[in-house]
Amino acid sequence: MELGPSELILNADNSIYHLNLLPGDIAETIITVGDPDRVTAVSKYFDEIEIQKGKREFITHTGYLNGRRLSVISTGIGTDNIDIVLNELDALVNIDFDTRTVKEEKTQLDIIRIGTSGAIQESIPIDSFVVSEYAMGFDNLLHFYEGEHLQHPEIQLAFIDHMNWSIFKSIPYVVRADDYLLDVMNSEETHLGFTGTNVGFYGPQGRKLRLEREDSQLAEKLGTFSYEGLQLTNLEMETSAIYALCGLLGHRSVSLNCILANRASGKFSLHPKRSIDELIQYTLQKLS
Ligand code: R1P
Repeated sequence: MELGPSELILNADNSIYHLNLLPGDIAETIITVGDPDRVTAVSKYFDEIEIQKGKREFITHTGYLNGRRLSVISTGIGTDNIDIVLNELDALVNIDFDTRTVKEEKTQLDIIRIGTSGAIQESIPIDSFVVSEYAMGFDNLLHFYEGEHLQHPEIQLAFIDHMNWSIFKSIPYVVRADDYLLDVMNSEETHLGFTGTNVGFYGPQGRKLRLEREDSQLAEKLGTFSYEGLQLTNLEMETSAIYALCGLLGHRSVSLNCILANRASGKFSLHPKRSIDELIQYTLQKLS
């Protein structure tokens, strides 16, 4: 089936609409970061940078590290941006832009997130690294796609019960990292995590500045949730959508987060830049 111009949107130079990239501009191993400034913080370690392109918050550098072709792309904040980034990255490798048709033979991408996050367990210290084995999505992105939305129904039901979850919030979904990439990234230097992804930074993560929260105990209750020993470890805003869409599209993904805040102890990192740089170096070393 041919994809019309309102569905597969290409720019005048035949690049994909938001990412501004041509097929061939991306490697099959792609690091995603939230902050556009973090792209250079990653690509400065490449031996050679081949491509530098961008549009809006989506900055891409593609190059080589120890002979391996790598891309790093900024997603900006949130699962809505992840929807754009992952669908367009997939289109770049799995849709023929000339015929506007889905290719018979699919290319599998490896997607590795290097992000920042707040821990909700006191035992996970500031400046440490969490590799998410599971993610729980409080965003409703997955519910707009066909597929298995109840991948871990027993965890979902236990969570809804524990939290006394309001029916006005979407039903959380639970997704898992790719086993191979999890094995590559997890080590004695990381904490294996169960990451909660939410649609905001303040109320949705239980922070109060001026507005009252629907549930003033949200962060504490998230921290005390446990299903057969599996506890939520940290909160951020992208991982669930990355795992969910990669699962549906047939790509492999894993998410690493540098813990900058600890919500249980109330502390924030004294040297966030240095800690993020350490996670970047750790990830690149595991990839090479
Ligand atoms: C909020 O400050 C942002 O930081 C975290 C959250 O997921 C959210 O995107 O990740 P990044 O540092 O990767 O953007």
